[in-house]
Amino acid sequence: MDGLSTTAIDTFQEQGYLIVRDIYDHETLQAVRNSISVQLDAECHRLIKQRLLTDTDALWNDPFETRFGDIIHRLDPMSQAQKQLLQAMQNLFLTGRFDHASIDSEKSGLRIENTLLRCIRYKRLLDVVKSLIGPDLIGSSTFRIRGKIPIWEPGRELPYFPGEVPWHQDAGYMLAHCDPHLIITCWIPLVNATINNGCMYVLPRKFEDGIITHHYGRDDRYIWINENNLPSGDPIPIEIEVGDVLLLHNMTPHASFDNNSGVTRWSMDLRYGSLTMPNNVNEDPESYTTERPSESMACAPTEADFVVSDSKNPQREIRDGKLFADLRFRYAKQHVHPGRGWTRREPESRPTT
Ligand SMILES: O=C(O)CCC(=O)C(=O)O
Repeated sequence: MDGLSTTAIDTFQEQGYLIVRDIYDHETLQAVRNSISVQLDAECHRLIKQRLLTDTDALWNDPFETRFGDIIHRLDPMSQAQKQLLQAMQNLFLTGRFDHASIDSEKSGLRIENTLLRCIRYKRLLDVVKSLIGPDLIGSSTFRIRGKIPIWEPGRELPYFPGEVPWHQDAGYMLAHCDPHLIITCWIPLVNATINNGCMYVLPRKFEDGIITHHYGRDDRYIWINENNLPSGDPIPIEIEVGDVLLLHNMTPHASFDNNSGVTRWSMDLRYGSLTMPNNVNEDPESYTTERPSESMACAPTEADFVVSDSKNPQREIRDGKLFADLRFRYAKQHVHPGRGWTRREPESRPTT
């Protein structure tokens, strides 16, 4: 496969989303799963040393699919141990804002920056993305690794808690001057995604209408679109398997709901735009001040963008995991994000499908 067929490109442009099957080989994604497990081991060792977790509750030999959620459920809801472990594992996207437990040096190849960068630079994925955006790509700063916990009830008081993600357009998180730019989210399951375990839902064909009003005010910091403002039509559940990828336009409304299974729904969402989109490559994070005009800023200014593909200057491409992590960590203290003026509201109710 060298990119998308014309029919697939047309489908993406009409529907605002596209499922591409069998992009990744098993090994590339298994390496990320191993990185997650190695980090989980390190976090458990630290909690055991702090006497916040017992050796039995670390479930060392349990399968990747169930282990994290089961450990979380063995801990008291919202206890220090539960919060610490959730924050550690929801913060695997290299912001430098969480002090992760160190992993053994002999496992350094499995550090998340190495295995994740391999996924971000995976040729078959880049061929697909290039057929929509063009040959030169920025890796957008906001990529995430998410573990959606089974039957999550403790509440929404943690930032980016591991349950439902309300209806939104990704553009809603980016600055308004970026709306005309195509930024593609590649949503990549690390376990098979099903309705039962909280797969993604999309509302297709609505992205041409541009940005919809969002609100903020949830403790988990997710923004949302009120149900009465959502475009009409039936949401489509995206049940896809490990190896498949869901592509989303930055204007396509999407959401994901509760995980009612026994499996933690691990996934990654990576984002790409053209080299010409507003970005912070080579920008000093200290140049982000509250006085700076927002139109001069990167689309998501609090995390570092990076060059994925530059056909004229390939030496600018970030290919080394350590370099990748260092570049991201430079932005650890950059918190200036002027937002786009969404109104603060109490959530009306839990979103439904
Ligand atoms: O993974 C999820 O459940 C939600 C992801 C999402 O909303 C996104 O990637 O924009």
